[in-house]
Amino acid sequence: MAFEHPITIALSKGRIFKDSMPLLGYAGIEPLDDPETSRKLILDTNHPNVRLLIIRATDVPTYVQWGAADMGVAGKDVLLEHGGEGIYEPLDLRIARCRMMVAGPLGWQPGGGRLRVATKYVNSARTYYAGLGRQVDIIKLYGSMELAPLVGLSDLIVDLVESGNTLKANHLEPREHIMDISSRLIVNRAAWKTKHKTVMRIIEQLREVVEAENA
Ligand code: PRT
Ligand code: MG
Repeated sequence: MAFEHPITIALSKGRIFKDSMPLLGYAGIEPLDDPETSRKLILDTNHPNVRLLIIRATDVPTYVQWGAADMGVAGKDVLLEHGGEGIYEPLDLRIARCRMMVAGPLGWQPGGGRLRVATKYVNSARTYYAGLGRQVDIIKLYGSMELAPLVGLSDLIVDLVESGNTLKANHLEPREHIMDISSRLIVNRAAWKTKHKTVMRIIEQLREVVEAENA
């Protein structure tokens, strides 16, 4: 069945794309190219008026906020850093799941001074430590956090953990669980109104398949 309005959906390649495809497929949306092999940044789909934008995970909320994409799929970690301005978050897709954790060197014990915590997730880390009433210095990183405590840049890190293998390989251990993370469907606020019928149809189909898969 054709969609009433043209729809652009932003998502990142890798695990989010891989886990989103079966869900979008259930809603009748199938890309004509594979982003892992194609270099295209805009993928056409089996629907002439539905296209996919393939962008960096951290850029997805920005494209949706400004309406360059009507909808998107983004991790809760990324959404918390973005802040959520201009965006609705109607559905937890329950894909790309992991935990946000505090981790540190094996056997590390806090000393007297103020803790230094390296992370890409500055907002989440700040909120977490503020909630505990603990004063820490947060050091913003863009790349692998695991290195920071190994070379004395920080005492601890806040990072995402799935299997725990990355921590283990770097002689780190999880210490505190901050929150469970999964990817969310997000929708541009204007598109929510102007393309309501199509947006709701896609959301309802995704909700159906997410509920069936997690029953
Ligand atoms: O890589 P890039 O800079 O483009 O962006 P990104 O790393 O944010 O993208 P991507 O595709 O790696 O992750 C997209 C989303 O997947 C994230 O925003 C999370 O919501 C979710 N997700 C789920 C994860 C993980 N699991 C995960 N394990 N994102 C990252 N990791 C990393 C983690 O940071 C650590 O380096 O994997 C490593 C830990 O994995 P384990 O299995 O060794 O514990
Ligand atoms: Mg990555």
